[in-house]
Amino acid sequence: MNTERLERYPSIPEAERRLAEDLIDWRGSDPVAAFAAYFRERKKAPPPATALSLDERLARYIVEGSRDGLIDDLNAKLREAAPLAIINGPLMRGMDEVGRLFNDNQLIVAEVLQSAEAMKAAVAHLEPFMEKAASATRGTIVLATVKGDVHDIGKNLVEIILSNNGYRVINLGIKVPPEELIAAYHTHKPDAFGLSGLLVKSAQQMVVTAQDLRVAAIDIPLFVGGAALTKKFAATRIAAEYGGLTLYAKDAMAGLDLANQLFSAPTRETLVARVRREQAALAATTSATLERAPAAPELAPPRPLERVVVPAPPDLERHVLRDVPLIHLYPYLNLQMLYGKHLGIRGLVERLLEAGDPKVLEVHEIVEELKRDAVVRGLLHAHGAYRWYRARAAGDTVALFDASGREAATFEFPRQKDGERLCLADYVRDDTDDYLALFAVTCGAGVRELASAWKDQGEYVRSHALQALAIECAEAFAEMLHSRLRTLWGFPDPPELPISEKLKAHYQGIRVSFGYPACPNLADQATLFGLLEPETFGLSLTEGFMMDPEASVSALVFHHSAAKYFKAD
Ligand code: B1M
Repeated sequence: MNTERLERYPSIPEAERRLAEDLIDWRGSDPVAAFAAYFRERKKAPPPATALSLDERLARYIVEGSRDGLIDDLNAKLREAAPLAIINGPLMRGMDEVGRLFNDNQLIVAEVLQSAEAMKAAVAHLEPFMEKAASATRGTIVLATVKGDVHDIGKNLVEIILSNNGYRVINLGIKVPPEELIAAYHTHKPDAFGLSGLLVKSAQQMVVTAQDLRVAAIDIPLFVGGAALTKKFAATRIAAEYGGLTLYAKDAMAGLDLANQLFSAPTRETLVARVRREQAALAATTSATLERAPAAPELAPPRPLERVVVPAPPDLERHVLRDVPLIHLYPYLNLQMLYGKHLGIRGLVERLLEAGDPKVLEVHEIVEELKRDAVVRGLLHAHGAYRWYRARAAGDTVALFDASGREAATFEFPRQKDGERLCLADYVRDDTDDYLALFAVTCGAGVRELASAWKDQGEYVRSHALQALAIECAEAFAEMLHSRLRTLWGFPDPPELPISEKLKAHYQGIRVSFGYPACPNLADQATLFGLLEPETFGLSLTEGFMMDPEASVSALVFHHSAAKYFKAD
Protein backbone atom coordinates (compact mmCIF):
# COMPACT_ATOMS: atom_id res chain seq x y z
CA MET A 1 0.00 0.00 0.00
CA ASN A 2 1.60 3.34 -1.03
CA THR A 3 0.80 5.46 2.04
CA GLU A 4 1.77 8.57 0.10
CA ARG A 5 -1.45 8.06 -1.99
CA LEU A 6 -3.55 8.04 1.24
CA GLU A 7 -5.65 11.24 1.29
CA ARG A 8 -4.65 13.56 4.18
CA TYR A 9 -7.31 13.85 6.91
CA PRO A 10 -7.50 17.68 6.64
CA SER A 11 -8.32 17.50 2.89
CA ILE A 12 -11.25 15.05 3.41
CA PRO A 13 -14.52 17.02 3.31
CA GLU A 14 -16.17 17.53 6.76
CA ALA A 15 -19.32 15.62 5.73
CA GLU A 16 -17.36 12.56 4.68
CA ARG A 17 -15.33 12.57 7.92
CA ARG A 18 -18.54 12.64 9.95
CA LEU A 19 -20.03 9.73 7.95
CA ALA A 20 -16.87 7.64 8.47
CA GLU A 21 -16.71 8.41 12.21
CA ASP A 22 -20.43 7.67 12.60
CA LEU A 23 -19.68 4.25 11.06
CA ILE A 24 -16.64 3.59 13.26
CA ASP A 25 -18.47 4.69 16.42
CA TRP A 26 -21.76 3.21 15.21
CA ARG A 27 -23.72 6.46 15.62
CA GLY A 28 -27.12 7.27 14.03
CA SER A 29 -30.00 4.95 13.03
CA ASP A 30 -28.21 3.19 10.16
CA PRO A 31 -24.67 4.51 9.64
CA VAL A 32 -23.95 1.83 6.99
CA ALA A 33 -26.84 2.89 4.78
CA ALA A 34 -25.99 6.57 5.20
CA PHE A 35 -22.35 5.91 4.34
CA ALA A 36 -23.15 3.72 1.32
CA ALA A 37 -25.79 6.10 -0.03
CA TYR A 38 -23.50 9.10 0.13
CA PHE A 39 -20.53 7.46 -1.51
CA ARG A 40 -22.70 5.79 -4.13
CA GLU A 41 -23.67 9.28 -5.24
CA ARG A 42 -20.52 11.21 -4.54
CA LYS A 43 -17.87 11.76 -7.19
CA LYS A 44 -14.42 11.87 -5.53
CA ALA A 45 -13.61 15.67 -5.70
CA PRO A 46 -10.49 16.74 -3.84
CA PRO A 47 -9.52 19.84 -5.75
CA PRO A 48 -7.42 18.26 -8.51
CA ALA A 49 -3.89 19.62 -8.62
CA THR A 50 -4.65 21.20 -11.97
CA ALA A 51 -7.34 23.25 -10.26
CA LEU A 52 -4.74 24.67 -7.91
CA SER A 53 -2.32 27.49 -8.66
CA LEU A 54 1.37 26.59 -8.81
CA ASP A 55 1.93 28.13 -5.37
CA GLU A 56 -1.04 26.24 -3.92
CA ARG A 57 0.32 22.99 -5.36
CA LEU A 58 3.77 23.68 -3.89
CA ALA A 59 2.28 24.33 -0.45
CA ARG A 60 0.09 21.22 -0.76
CA TYR A 61 3.09 18.93 -1.43
CA ILE A 62 4.44 20.06 1.94
CA VAL A 63 1.11 19.74 3.78
CA GLU A 64 0.55 16.27 2.31
CA GLY A 65 4.18 15.22 2.73
CA SER A 66 4.09 14.18 -0.94
CA ARG A 67 6.92 14.50 -3.47
CA ASP A 68 4.88 13.29 -6.46
CA GLY A 69 5.25 16.12 -9.02
CA LEU A 70 7.14 18.33 -6.57
CA ILE A 71 10.36 18.67 -8.58
CA ASP A 72 8.53 19.42 -11.86
CA ASP A 73 6.52 22.13 -10.15
CA LEU A 74 9.64 23.53 -8.48
CA ASN A 75 11.33 23.77 -11.88
CA ALA A 76 8.23 25.49 -13.24
CA LYS A 77 8.32 27.96 -10.36
CA LEU A 78 12.05 28.59 -10.82
CA ARG A 79 11.19 30.03 -14.22
CA GLU A 80 9.29 32.83 -12.45
CA ALA A 81 10.81 33.20 -8.99
CA ALA A 82 14.15 33.07 -7.14
CA PRO A 83 14.84 29.98 -5.03
CA LEU A 84 14.77 31.95 -1.77
CA ALA A 85 11.38 33.46 -2.67
CA ILE A 86 10.03 29.97 -3.33
CA ILE A 87 11.32 28.70 0.02
CA ASN A 88 10.10 31.71 2.01
CA GLY A 89 6.89 31.78 -0.06
CA PRO A 90 4.73 28.75 -0.92
CA LEU A 91 6.99 26.17 0.74
CA MET A 92 7.16 27.94 4.11
CA ARG A 93 3.41 28.64 3.87
CA GLY A 94 3.03 24.87 3.56
CA MET A 95 5.14 24.29 6.72
CA ASP A 96 3.20 26.99 8.60
CA GLU A 97 -0.02 25.18 7.62
CA VAL A 98 1.50 21.92 8.90
CA GLY A 99 2.16 23.63 12.25
CA ARG A 100 -1.42 24.91 12.38
CA LEU A 101 -2.90 21.50 11.50
CA PHE A 102 -0.67 19.79 14.12
CA ASN A 103 -1.79 22.19 16.84
CA ASP A 104 -5.36 21.58 15.66
CA ASN A 105 -4.85 17.82 16.19
CA GLN A 106 -5.33 17.15 12.49
CA LEU A 107 -1.77 15.97 11.88
CA ILE A 108 0.34 13.62 13.97
CA VAL A 109 4.13 13.62 14.59
CA ALA A 110 4.74 10.98 11.89
CA GLU A 111 2.89 13.13 9.31
CA VAL A 112 4.75 16.29 10.38
CA LEU A 113 7.98 14.38 9.76
CA GLN A 114 6.73 13.35 6.30
CA SER A 115 6.02 17.03 5.55
CA ALA A 116 9.53 17.93 6.78
CA GLU A 117 10.91 15.27 4.40
CA ALA A 118 9.11 16.95 1.47
CA MET A 119 10.43 20.36 2.62
CA LYS A 120 13.99 18.99 2.86
CA ALA A 121 13.70 17.49 -0.65
CA ALA A 122 12.39 20.80 -2.01
CA VAL A 123 15.14 22.90 -0.40
CA ALA A 124 17.79 20.39 -1.50
CA HIS A 125 16.52 20.75 -5.10
CA LEU A 126 16.60 24.57 -4.93
CA GLU A 127 19.97 24.99 -3.19
CA PRO A 128 22.10 24.56 -6.33
CA PHE A 129 20.19 27.48 -7.87
CA MET A 130 20.79 29.78 -4.91
CA GLU A 131 23.56 32.39 -4.77
CA LYS A 132 26.08 31.21 -2.17
CA ALA A 133 25.40 34.26 0.01
CA ALA A 134 21.68 33.71 -0.03
CA SER A 135 20.53 32.08 3.22
CA ALA A 136 16.97 31.35 4.24
CA THR A 137 17.28 31.40 8.00
CA ARG A 138 14.74 32.79 10.45
CA GLY A 139 17.52 32.45 13.05
CA THR A 140 20.39 30.24 14.18
CA ILE A 141 19.88 27.89 17.15
CA VAL A 142 22.58 25.83 18.86
CA LEU A 143 20.95 22.65 20.19
CA ALA A 144 22.49 20.29 22.75
CA THR A 145 21.69 17.60 25.29
CA VAL A 146 23.26 18.68 28.56
CA LYS A 147 26.33 17.28 30.31
CA GLY A 148 25.91 13.74 31.68
CA ASP A 149 22.80 13.02 29.56
CA VAL A 150 22.61 10.87 26.43
CA HIS A 151 19.00 11.76 25.59
CA ASP A 152 18.81 12.08 21.75
CA ILE A 153 15.34 11.25 20.43
CA GLY A 154 13.70 14.44 21.72
CA LYS A 155 16.53 16.72 20.65
CA ASN A 156 16.65 15.22 17.16
CA LEU A 157 12.93 15.74 16.70
CA VAL A 158 13.43 19.38 17.65
CA GLU A 159 16.28 19.69 15.13
CA ILE A 160 14.17 18.22 12.31
CA ILE A 161 11.21 20.49 13.03
CA LEU A 162 13.24 23.71 13.42
CA SER A 163 15.62 23.10 10.51
CA ASN A 164 12.69 22.52 8.12
CA ASN A 165 10.91 25.63 9.25
CA GLY A 166 13.62 28.06 8.23
CA TYR A 167 15.99 27.83 11.21
CA ARG A 168 19.69 27.01 10.96
CA VAL A 169 20.24 24.40 13.65
CA ILE A 170 23.69 23.45 14.96
CA ASN A 171 23.20 20.14 16.80
CA LEU A 172 26.13 19.72 19.22
CA GLY A 173 24.93 16.24 20.23
CA ILE A 174 24.81 14.67 23.69
CA LYS A 175 26.68 15.06 26.99
CA VAL A 176 27.56 18.71 26.09
CA PRO A 177 29.30 20.61 28.94
CA PRO A 178 28.71 24.38 29.40
CA GLU A 179 32.18 25.25 28.16
CA GLU A 180 31.41 23.64 24.81
CA LEU A 181 28.23 25.70 24.55
CA ILE A 182 30.20 28.86 25.31
CA ALA A 183 32.70 27.97 22.58
CA ALA A 184 29.85 27.31 20.13
CA TYR A 185 28.43 30.74 20.98
CA HIS A 186 31.65 32.44 19.90
CA THR A 187 32.01 30.24 16.83
CA HIS A 188 28.47 30.29 15.43
CA LYS A 189 27.05 33.55 16.92
CA PRO A 190 23.63 31.85 17.40
CA ASP A 191 20.41 33.72 18.10
CA ALA A 192 19.39 31.18 20.75
CA PHE A 193 20.34 27.98 22.58
CA GLY A 194 18.16 24.87 22.89
CA LEU A 195 18.99 22.60 25.84
CA SER A 196 17.56 19.09 26.12
CA GLY A 197 17.63 16.39 28.79
CA LEU A 198 15.63 13.36 29.92
CA LEU A 199 16.09 13.13 33.67
CA VAL A 200 15.59 15.42 36.69
CA LYS A 201 19.36 15.36 37.06
CA SER A 202 19.58 16.90 33.59
CA ALA A 203 17.19 19.66 34.61
CA GLN A 204 19.54 20.43 37.47
CA GLN A 205 22.43 20.44 34.98
CA MET A 206 20.49 23.05 32.98
CA VAL A 207 20.56 25.30 36.07
CA VAL A 208 24.35 24.94 36.26
CA THR A 209 24.63 25.57 32.50
CA ALA A 210 22.51 28.73 32.79
CA GLN A 211 24.78 29.98 35.59
CA ASP A 212 27.94 29.30 33.52
CA LEU A 213 26.46 31.04 30.45
CA ARG A 214 25.62 34.10 32.55
CA VAL A 215 29.13 34.20 34.02
CA ALA A 216 30.37 34.13 30.41
CA ALA A 217 28.18 37.23 29.79
CA ILE A 218 25.97 35.31 27.34
CA ASP A 219 22.27 36.22 27.40
CA ILE A 220 20.76 35.07 24.11
CA PRO A 221 17.34 33.34 24.50
CA LEU A 222 17.62 29.89 26.10
CA PHE A 223 15.07 27.24 25.10
CA VAL A 224 14.80 24.29 27.49
CA GLY A 225 12.92 21.02 27.14
CA GLY A 226 12.89 17.42 28.33
CA ALA A 227 10.60 14.76 29.76
CA ALA A 228 11.38 15.37 33.44
CA LEU A 229 11.48 19.17 33.05
CA THR A 230 8.49 21.31 34.04
CA LYS A 231 7.49 24.88 33.21
CA LYS A 232 7.71 25.66 36.93
CA PHE A 233 11.26 24.30 37.25
CA ALA A 234 12.30 26.25 34.15
CA ALA A 235 10.80 29.44 35.60
CA THR A 236 11.92 29.14 39.23
CA ARG A 237 15.29 27.39 38.86
CA ILE A 238 16.72 27.95 35.35
CA ALA A 239 15.33 31.42 34.48
CA ALA A 240 16.30 32.57 37.98
CA GLU A 241 19.96 31.81 37.19
CA TYR A 242 20.08 33.02 33.57
CA GLY A 243 20.63 36.63 32.47
CA GLY A 244 18.66 36.28 29.24
CA LEU A 245 15.17 34.98 28.42
CA THR A 246 14.44 31.33 29.30
CA LEU A 247 11.71 29.61 27.28
CA TYR A 248 10.22 26.23 28.30
CA ALA A 249 9.01 24.12 25.35
CA LYS A 250 6.85 21.08 26.18
CA ASP A 251 7.42 19.53 22.75
CA ALA A 252 9.09 20.25 19.42
CA MET A 253 6.10 22.00 17.86
CA ALA A 254 5.73 24.18 20.96
CA GLY A 255 9.42 24.99 20.55
CA LEU A 256 8.79 25.97 16.92
CA ASP A 257 5.82 28.13 17.87
CA LEU A 258 7.86 29.97 20.52
CA ALA A 259 10.77 30.45 18.10
CA ASN A 260 8.46 31.83 15.40
CA GLN A 261 7.00 34.33 17.87
CA LEU A 262 10.47 35.25 19.20
CA PHE A 263 12.16 35.73 15.84
CA SER A 264 9.52 37.87 14.21
CA ALA A 265 9.45 41.54 15.23
CA PRO A 266 5.60 41.95 15.40
CA THR A 267 5.23 39.21 18.03
CA ARG A 268 8.57 39.33 19.91
CA GLU A 269 7.76 41.93 22.59
CA THR A 270 4.37 40.36 23.38
CA LEU A 271 5.99 36.95 23.81
CA VAL A 272 8.82 38.26 26.01
CA ALA A 273 6.36 40.16 28.20
CA ARG A 274 4.08 37.13 28.51
CA VAL A 275 6.92 34.74 29.40
CA ARG A 276 8.39 37.11 31.97
CA ARG A 277 4.93 37.64 33.50
CA GLU A 278 4.28 33.88 33.73
CA GLN A 279 7.70 33.18 35.25
CA ALA A 280 7.28 35.91 37.85
CA ALA A 281 3.89 34.45 38.79
CA LEU A 282 5.33 30.91 39.06
CA ALA A 283 8.23 32.19 41.19
CA ALA A 284 5.78 34.04 43.46
CA THR A 285 3.55 31.00 44.06
CA THR A 286 6.59 28.78 44.69
CA SER A 287 8.07 31.02 47.39
CA ALA A 288 4.58 31.45 48.94
CA THR A 289 4.14 27.66 49.00
CA LEU A 290 7.57 27.25 50.59
CA GLU A 291 6.74 29.85 53.27
CA ARG A 292 3.40 28.15 53.94
CA ALA A 293 4.98 24.65 53.97
CA PRO A 294 3.21 22.96 56.92
CA ALA A 295 5.31 21.57 59.76
CA ALA A 296 6.19 17.92 59.10
CA PRO A 297 3.21 15.83 60.33
CA GLU A 298 3.67 13.31 63.17
CA LEU A 299 4.83 10.19 61.24
CA ALA A 300 2.55 7.20 61.75
CA PRO A 301 4.54 3.96 62.17
CA PRO A 302 4.70 1.90 58.94
CA ARG A 303 2.23 -1.02 58.86
CA PRO A 304 4.32 -4.24 59.05
CA LEU A 305 3.83 -6.41 55.96
CA GLU A 306 2.96 -10.11 56.11
CA ARG A 307 6.14 -12.22 56.13
CA VAL A 308 5.79 -14.32 52.95
CA VAL A 309 7.52 -17.62 52.14
CA VAL A 310 10.78 -16.84 50.36
CA PRO A 311 10.93 -18.41 46.88
CA ALA A 312 14.43 -19.66 46.10
CA PRO A 313 15.90 -18.60 42.75
CA PRO A 314 17.59 -21.27 40.55
CA ASP A 315 21.07 -19.80 41.15
CA LEU A 316 23.06 -16.71 42.18
CA GLU A 317 25.16 -16.62 39.01
CA ARG A 318 25.53 -13.62 36.66
CA HIS A 319 23.65 -14.33 33.42
CA VAL A 320 24.48 -12.42 30.22
CA LEU A 321 22.04 -12.48 27.30
CA ARG A 322 23.55 -11.46 23.96
CA ASP A 323 21.61 -10.72 20.78
CA VAL A 324 18.26 -11.89 22.13
CA PRO A 325 16.06 -12.42 19.02
CA LEU A 326 13.95 -9.30 18.44
CA ILE A 327 10.95 -11.48 17.57
CA HIS A 328 10.98 -12.58 21.26
CA LEU A 329 10.68 -8.90 22.28
CA TYR A 330 8.16 -7.64 19.71
CA PRO A 331 5.11 -9.28 21.41
CA TYR A 332 5.95 -7.20 24.52
CA LEU A 333 6.04 -3.88 22.64
CA ASN A 334 3.76 -1.26 24.21
CA LEU A 335 1.97 0.01 21.07
CA GLN A 336 0.32 2.85 22.96
CA MET A 337 3.81 4.25 23.72
CA LEU A 338 5.30 3.44 20.31
CA TYR A 339 2.42 4.53 18.04
CA GLY A 340 0.95 7.09 20.49
CA LYS A 341 3.70 8.79 22.56
CA HIS A 342 6.46 8.58 19.97
CA LEU A 343 4.73 8.64 16.57
CA GLY A 344 1.79 10.80 17.59
CA ILE A 345 -1.35 8.68 17.18
CA ARG A 346 -4.06 10.22 19.32
CA GLY A 347 -6.53 7.83 21.01
CA LEU A 348 -6.48 4.16 21.97
CA VAL A 349 -4.10 2.53 19.52
CA GLU A 350 -5.40 -1.04 19.88
CA ARG A 351 -9.00 0.10 19.25
CA LEU A 352 -8.01 2.29 16.28
CA LEU A 353 -6.07 -0.62 14.79
CA GLU A 354 -9.11 -2.90 15.11
CA ALA A 355 -11.28 -0.19 13.50
CA GLY A 356 -8.82 0.12 10.58
CA ASP A 357 -8.24 3.84 11.25
CA PRO A 358 -6.30 5.10 8.18
CA LYS A 359 -3.76 7.07 10.23
CA VAL A 360 -2.91 4.20 12.57
CA LEU A 361 -2.65 1.87 9.56
CA GLU A 362 -0.18 4.29 8.00
CA VAL A 363 1.96 4.26 11.16
CA HIS A 364 1.52 0.48 11.49
CA GLU A 365 2.91 0.06 7.97
CA ILE A 366 5.98 2.16 8.83
CA VAL A 367 6.63 0.33 12.10
CA GLU A 368 6.07 -3.17 10.73
CA GLU A 369 8.49 -2.49 7.86
CA LEU A 370 11.11 -1.19 10.32
CA LYS A 371 10.62 -4.22 12.61
CA ARG A 372 11.22 -6.52 9.64
CA ASP A 373 14.30 -4.53 8.58
CA ALA A 374 15.65 -4.56 12.12
CA VAL A 375 15.59 -8.36 12.08
CA VAL A 376 16.73 -8.91 8.49
CA ARG A 377 19.43 -6.19 8.46
CA GLY A 378 20.44 -6.48 12.14
CA LEU A 379 19.60 -2.83 12.88
CA LEU A 380 18.88 -3.47 16.60
CA HIS A 381 20.71 -5.68 19.09
CA ALA A 382 19.22 -6.75 22.41
CA HIS A 383 21.78 -7.43 25.13
CA GLY A 384 21.26 -7.77 28.88
CA ALA A 385 22.42 -9.21 32.17
CA TYR A 386 20.57 -10.40 35.27
CA ARG A 387 21.46 -11.89 38.64
CA TRP A 388 19.79 -12.86 41.91
CA TYR A 389 21.37 -11.87 45.18
CA ARG A 390 20.69 -13.13 48.68
CA ALA A 391 19.15 -10.14 50.46
CA ARG A 392 18.13 -9.03 53.91
CA ALA A 393 16.40 -5.86 54.98
CA ALA A 394 17.25 -3.73 58.00
CA GLY A 395 14.89 -0.80 58.44
CA ASP A 396 14.85 1.14 55.14
CA THR A 397 18.02 -0.54 53.88
CA VAL A 398 18.49 -3.77 51.94
CA ALA A 399 21.86 -5.53 51.95
CA LEU A 400 22.84 -7.89 49.12
CA PHE A 401 25.17 -10.85 49.64
CA ASP A 402 27.01 -12.78 46.95
CA ALA A 403 27.22 -16.57 46.72
CA SER A 404 30.08 -16.64 49.26
CA GLY A 405 27.88 -14.74 51.74
CA ARG A 406 30.03 -11.60 51.51
CA GLU A 407 28.07 -8.31 51.54
CA ALA A 408 28.13 -7.15 47.92
CA ALA A 409 26.11 -3.93 48.20
CA THR A 410 23.47 -2.05 50.18
CA PHE A 411 20.61 0.10 48.96
CA GLU A 412 18.86 2.64 51.21
CA PHE A 413 15.32 3.29 50.00
CA PRO A 414 13.16 6.32 50.87
CA ARG A 415 10.00 5.77 52.96
CA GLN A 416 6.72 7.52 52.24
CA LYS A 417 6.24 10.48 54.60
CA ASP A 418 2.52 9.83 54.98
CA GLY A 419 -0.26 7.52 53.79
CA GLU A 420 0.83 3.84 54.00
CA ARG A 421 4.44 4.96 54.66
CA LEU A 422 5.69 2.32 52.25
CA CYS A 423 9.36 1.63 51.54
CA LEU A 424 10.80 -0.93 49.09
CA ALA A 425 12.77 -2.50 51.96
CA ASP A 426 9.42 -3.65 53.39
CA TYR A 427 9.22 -6.18 50.56
CA VAL A 428 12.39 -7.99 51.73
CA ARG A 429 12.51 -10.19 54.84
CA ASP A 430 14.56 -8.79 57.76
CA ASP A 431 14.50 -11.91 59.83
CA THR A 432 15.85 -14.46 57.37
CA ASP A 433 17.59 -14.69 54.00
CA ASP A 434 15.50 -13.38 51.12
CA TYR A 435 16.32 -12.73 47.45
CA LEU A 436 16.29 -9.82 45.01
CA ALA A 437 16.92 -9.90 41.26
CA LEU A 438 18.70 -7.15 39.33
CA PHE A 439 18.97 -6.62 35.59
CA ALA A 440 20.11 -4.16 32.95
CA VAL A 441 19.12 -4.38 29.28
CA THR A 442 19.81 -2.35 26.16
CA CYS A 443 18.65 -2.22 22.54
CA GLY A 444 20.58 0.92 21.70
CA ALA A 445 23.86 -0.27 20.17
CA GLY A 446 24.51 1.69 16.95
CA VAL A 447 21.06 3.32 16.95
CA ARG A 448 22.25 6.90 17.48
CA GLU A 449 24.66 6.70 14.56
CA LEU A 450 22.15 5.05 12.18
CA ALA A 451 19.29 7.38 13.15
CA SER A 452 21.60 10.34 12.67
CA ALA A 453 22.65 9.12 9.21
CA TRP A 454 19.02 8.66 8.14
CA LYS A 455 18.18 12.09 9.53
CA ASP A 456 20.97 13.69 7.50
CA GLN A 457 19.67 11.90 4.40
CA GLY A 458 16.23 13.43 5.03
CA GLU A 459 14.59 10.11 6.06
CA TYR A 460 13.04 11.72 9.10
CA VAL A 461 10.17 9.28 9.68
CA ARG A 462 12.43 6.21 9.66
CA SER A 463 15.09 8.00 11.71
CA HIS A 464 12.63 8.93 14.47
CA ALA A 465 10.78 5.61 14.25
CA LEU A 466 14.06 3.69 14.60
CA GLN A 467 14.95 5.56 17.83
CA ALA A 468 11.39 5.04 19.10
CA LEU A 469 11.47 1.33 18.22
CA ALA A 470 14.84 0.89 19.99
CA ILE A 471 13.51 2.64 23.09
CA GLU A 472 10.32 0.59 23.23
CA CYS A 473 12.27 -2.61 22.49
CA ALA A 474 14.37 -1.87 25.60
CA GLU A 475 11.14 -1.55 27.60
CA ALA A 476 9.78 -4.74 25.93
CA PHE A 477 13.02 -6.56 26.80
CA ALA A 478 12.59 -5.48 30.46
CA GLU A 479 9.00 -6.73 30.44
CA MET A 480 9.89 -10.04 28.78
CA LEU A 481 12.89 -10.65 31.06
CA HIS A 482 10.86 -9.82 34.19
CA SER A 483 8.26 -12.37 33.07
CA ARG A 484 11.00 -14.97 32.51
CA LEU A 485 12.50 -14.25 35.97
CA ARG A 486 9.12 -14.85 37.63
CA THR A 487 8.98 -18.25 35.94
CA LEU A 488 12.57 -19.17 36.86
CA TRP A 489 11.94 -17.93 40.43
CA GLY A 490 9.05 -20.32 40.83
CA PHE A 491 6.00 -18.01 40.59
CA PRO A 492 5.18 -18.07 36.87
CA ASP A 493 2.25 -16.05 35.53
CA PRO A 494 -0.93 -18.04 34.87
CA PRO A 495 -0.51 -19.46 31.31
CA GLU A 496 -3.69 -17.70 30.19
CA LEU A 497 -2.41 -14.25 31.31
CA PRO A 498 -2.15 -12.17 28.10
CA ILE A 499 0.87 -9.90 27.55
CA SER A 500 -1.47 -6.90 27.57
CA GLU A 501 -2.18 -7.72 31.25
CA LYS A 502 1.54 -8.07 31.99
CA LEU A 503 2.07 -4.59 30.51
CA LYS A 504 -0.41 -3.41 33.16
CA ALA A 505 1.73 -5.11 35.85
CA HIS A 506 -0.94 -7.70 36.67
CA TYR A 507 1.59 -10.18 38.03
CA GLN A 508 3.20 -11.14 41.39
CA GLY A 509 5.89 -8.78 42.67
CA ILE A 510 7.17 -5.54 41.17
CA ARG A 511 10.00 -4.23 38.96
CA VAL A 512 11.37 -0.83 39.90
CA SER A 513 14.02 1.27 38.16
CA PHE A 514 16.38 3.70 39.82
CA GLY A 515 15.19 7.21 39.11
CA TYR A 516 11.53 6.23 39.33
CA PRO A 517 9.43 7.53 42.29
CA ALA A 518 9.92 4.52 44.64
CA CYS A 519 13.74 4.65 44.31
CA PRO A 520 14.59 8.12 42.91
CA ASN A 521 18.30 8.05 43.81
CA LEU A 522 19.91 7.76 40.35
CA ALA A 523 23.38 7.34 41.89
CA ASP A 524 22.32 3.81 42.90
CA GLN A 525 22.74 2.99 39.20
CA ALA A 526 26.50 2.92 39.87
CA THR A 527 26.02 0.21 42.51
CA LEU A 528 23.82 -1.80 40.14
CA PHE A 529 26.39 -1.46 37.36
CA GLY A 530 29.11 -2.60 39.76
CA LEU A 531 27.14 -5.79 40.40
CA LEU A 532 26.06 -6.58 36.82
CA GLU A 533 29.00 -5.15 34.80
CA PRO A 534 26.92 -4.33 31.72
CA GLU A 535 29.98 -2.66 30.25
CA THR A 536 30.92 -6.14 28.99
CA PHE A 537 28.14 -5.84 26.40
CA GLY A 538 28.59 -2.14 25.64
CA LEU A 539 26.25 -0.57 28.20
CA SER A 540 28.00 2.12 30.28
CA LEU A 541 27.05 4.82 32.78
CA THR A 542 27.76 8.55 32.29
CA GLU A 543 28.95 10.91 35.05
CA GLY A 544 25.25 11.86 35.30
CA PHE A 545 24.34 8.18 36.02
CA MET A 546 22.63 7.95 32.66
CA MET A 547 22.99 4.71 30.67
CA ASP A 548 24.67 4.92 27.29
CA PRO A 549 23.23 3.94 24.81
CA GLU A 550 19.97 5.80 25.41
CA ALA A 551 17.61 2.87 24.74
CA SER A 552 18.41 1.07 28.00
CA VAL A 553 16.61 0.05 31.17
CA SER A 554 17.85 -1.18 34.54
CA ALA A 555 15.70 -2.64 37.32
CA LEU A 556 15.35 -4.35 40.68
CA VAL A 557 12.81 -7.19 40.94
CA PHE A 558 10.94 -7.91 44.20
CA HIS A 559 8.88 -11.16 44.60
CA HIS A 560 6.68 -10.11 47.56
CA SER A 561 3.02 -10.83 46.69
CA ALA A 562 1.90 -7.62 48.43
CA ALA A 563 4.45 -5.51 46.59
CA LYS A 564 2.98 -2.60 44.61
CA TYR A 565 4.17 0.48 42.77
CA PHE A 566 4.19 3.67 44.87
CA LYS A 567 5.72 7.14 45.03
CA ALA A 568 8.13 7.59 47.93
CA ASP A 569 8.04 11.41 47.96
CO1 B1M B 1 12.47 7.03 31.35
N1 B1M B 1 12.29 8.22 32.73
N2 B1M B 1 14.00 6.26 32.14
N3 B1M B 1 12.64 6.09 29.71
N4 B1M B 1 10.91 7.88 30.68
C1 B1M B 1 11.34 9.28 32.54
C2 B1M B 1 12.02 10.50 32.03
C3 B1M B 1 10.80 9.49 34.01
C4 B1M B 1 10.30 10.90 34.27
C5 B1M B 1 9.72 8.47 34.35
C6 B1M B 1 9.15 8.60 35.77
O1 B1M B 1 9.79 8.76 36.71
N5 B1M B 1 7.93 8.51 35.82
C7 B1M B 1 12.05 9.10 34.86
C8 B1M B 1 12.95 10.29 35.21
C9 B1M B 1 12.80 10.72 36.66
C10 B1M B 1 14.11 11.27 37.12
O2 B1M B 1 14.72 12.05 36.44
N6 B1M B 1 14.57 10.84 38.23
C11 B1M B 1 12.76 8.13 33.96
C12 B1M B 1 13.76 7.24 34.36
C13 B1M B 1 14.15 7.24 35.80
C14 B1M B 1 14.39 6.40 33.46
C15 B1M B 1 15.55 5.42 33.77
C16 B1M B 1 16.66 6.00 34.60
C17 B1M B 1 14.99 4.16 34.45
C18 B1M B 1 16.03 3.05 34.59
O3 B1M B 1 16.16 2.25 33.69
N7 B1M B 1 16.72 3.02 35.69
C19 B1M B 1 16.04 5.08 32.35
C20 B1M B 1 17.22 5.93 31.89
C21 B1M B 1 17.65 5.57 30.50
C22 B1M B 1 19.10 5.85 30.30
O4 B1M B 1 19.82 6.17 31.23
N8 B1M B 1 19.55 5.73 29.07
C23 B1M B 1 14.83 5.42 31.52
C24 B1M B 1 14.68 4.87 30.29
C25 B1M B 1 13.64 5.19 29.44
C26 B1M B 1 13.46 4.51 28.10
C27 B1M B 1 14.75 4.31 27.35
C28 B1M B 1 12.81 3.17 28.25
C29 B1M B 1 12.44 5.47 27.44
C30 B1M B 1 13.07 6.47 26.46
C31 B1M B 1 13.71 7.62 27.04
C32 B1M B 1 13.87 8.73 25.99
O5 B1M B 1 12.96 9.37 25.63
N9 B1M B 1 15.05 8.92 25.58
C33 B1M B 1 11.87 6.22 28.62
C34 B1M B 1 10.67 6.94 28.51
C35 B1M B 1 9.88 6.79 27.22
C36 B1M B 1 10.24 7.76 29.52
C37 B1M B 1 8.96 8.59 29.58
C38 B1M B 1 7.77 7.67 29.84
C39 B1M B 1 8.67 9.44 28.34
C40 B1M B 1 9.88 10.26 27.82
C41 B1M B 1 9.56 10.78 26.43
O6 B1M B 1 8.54 11.26 26.16
N10 B1M B 1 10.47 10.62 25.51
C42 B1M B 1 9.30 9.54 30.82
C43 B1M B 1 8.09 9.76 31.70
C44 B1M B 1 7.27 10.90 31.10
O7 B1M B 1 7.75 11.88 30.70
N11 B1M B 1 6.04 10.70 31.04
C45 B1M B 1 10.45 8.84 31.47
C46 B1M B 1 10.18 10.98 24.12
C47 B1M B 1 10.89 12.28 23.72
C48 B1M B 1 10.63 12.54 22.26
O8 B1M B 1 10.25 13.32 24.42
O9 B1M B 1 12.30 13.85 25.74
O10 B1M B 1 10.20 14.96 26.28
P1 B1M B 1 11.09 14.40 25.27
O11 B1M B 1 11.44 15.56 24.19
C49 B1M B 1 10.43 16.42 23.72
C50 B1M B 1 10.20 17.66 24.63
O12 B1M B 1 10.75 17.52 25.89
C51 B1M B 1 10.74 18.82 23.84
O13 B1M B 1 10.56 18.40 22.47
C52 B1M B 1 10.90 17.02 22.39
C53 B1M B 1 10.19 16.42 21.19
O14 B1M B 1 8.83 16.68 21.20
N12 B1M B 1 12.14 19.18 23.98
C54 B1M B 1 12.62 20.38 23.51
C55 B1M B 1 13.15 18.45 24.46
N13 B1M B 1 14.30 19.12 24.31
C56 B1M B 1 14.01 20.32 23.74
C57 B1M B 1 14.85 21.42 23.37
C58 B1M B 1 14.23 22.52 22.75
C59 B1M B 1 12.84 22.57 22.53
C60 B1M B 1 12.01 21.50 22.91
O15 B1M B 1 15.07 23.52 22.35
C61 B1M B 1 14.64 24.38 21.28
